[in-house]
Amino acid sequence: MDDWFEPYKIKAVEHIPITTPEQRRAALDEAGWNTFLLRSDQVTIDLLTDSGTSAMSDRQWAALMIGDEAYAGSRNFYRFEETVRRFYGYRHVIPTHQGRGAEHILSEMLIREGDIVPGNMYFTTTRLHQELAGGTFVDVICDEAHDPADQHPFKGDVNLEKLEKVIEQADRVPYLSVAGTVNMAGGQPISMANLHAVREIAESHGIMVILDAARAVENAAFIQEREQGYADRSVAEILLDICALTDGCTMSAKKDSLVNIGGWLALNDPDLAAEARNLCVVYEGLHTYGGLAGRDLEAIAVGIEESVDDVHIRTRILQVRELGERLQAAGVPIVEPIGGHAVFLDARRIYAHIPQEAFPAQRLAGEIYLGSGTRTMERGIVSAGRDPETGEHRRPALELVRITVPRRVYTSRHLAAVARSVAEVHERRERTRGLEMVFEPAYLRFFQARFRPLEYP
Ligand code: P70
Repeated sequence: MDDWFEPYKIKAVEHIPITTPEQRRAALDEAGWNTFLLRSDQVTIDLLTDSGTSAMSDRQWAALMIGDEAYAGSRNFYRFEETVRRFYGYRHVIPTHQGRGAEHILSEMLIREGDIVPGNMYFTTTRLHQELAGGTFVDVICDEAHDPADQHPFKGDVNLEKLEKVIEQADRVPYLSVAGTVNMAGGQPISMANLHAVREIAESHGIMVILDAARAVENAAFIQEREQGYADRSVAEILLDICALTDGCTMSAKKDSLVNIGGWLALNDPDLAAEARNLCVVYEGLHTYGGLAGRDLEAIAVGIEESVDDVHIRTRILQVRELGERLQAAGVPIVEPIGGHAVFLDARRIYAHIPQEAFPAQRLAGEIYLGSGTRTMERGIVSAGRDPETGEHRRPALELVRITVPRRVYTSRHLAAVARSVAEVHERRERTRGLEMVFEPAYLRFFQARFRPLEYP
């Protein structure tokens, strides 16, 4: 495992800013201790997200030049549609500007007031669209997923008894919401065996299964690595098997598909697809562009082909793992096993003295920025938001900071520097206090909330 190397060479480079501790302190105060509110010019190594931040290949850049910007029926749409069908296997494909565009259309079509949508852990935008459509998300992920130290190889698995129970107790379940690698659990995969079982339960109740495919290629790579019987199958074959167990997917192409913008909604049912195309016109744009330029659709098509290459996806996962192992070697508590797109720091253990209402993970993300100009993201109580019924904070078991690795962007030396600086933040953990929230927006508060450190007036 130590002898891997990046399967590409660098053709264009981008300058990264180097800042002083004083500049970072001023920038963070100005940003209300929210890393989403920093300017990228104030960030040295940007590990906020792997979403839309990956490097396109020379083939993708070349693809932009054959963009056909016809309003309707662009040639690039047909290439995109054919590629999604070939690699994901669904019959109908509706482009959207990004993943949440697909989630919006899907939720509006399928969910009615009072519906229950079970899934393997919530994702922020996905759950919000389910709620806005009148539904309630119910978490049916396995218990191991809530324990950062549990070594279960497939912590994205659904707890089948829980699922059965939720279905039996619900008035109506429009679909099961299954994610391939579960972001909020730490980038943890679901096994093929579990997905088969979920499919069987769904079929026995006549319920559809919808895949969140944002990082399904990474999930396929974990199945190849860990699940019996898959070592000799290609990631592309495994991806098709995953999708074949589901009735459609929402997709943020900004992740696996190696582009800066784009997504799609895929469905096998022709009537639903027709309705989705119609809603696409309302919210996204004509059903042959879905809020994207023709050139974007072409870049997605090339990106999909590159994304399922076994060497590409293997080395991507190994680069993330190497970062995690460096942190483990320095004694920093992280979510195990190390996930596909990110290393998640266990802020609950690092700042055991800071209560969850004082936002330990938000504080940790701030401290990491102060230390080295590295930008990361809170994934804890701030991200979880408030219960729409009670108005109380939701208190997730996982209080994490995500160090997310964009694809093909940073070298392992960059990541080694990040590991060293995070280890330093960890060293001085006892002298750190929490934060208070001074501004809270109504929706997806983590994006725009503002905080003040507790030790300052
Ligand atoms: C991230 C991004 C996006 C995402 C996802 C999964 C599993 C759907 C989407 C939506 C961006 C993000 C979004 C909300 C909070 C923080 C960050 N995840 N499903 O960084 O896709 O962004 O294209 O609308 O991870 O993880 P899109």
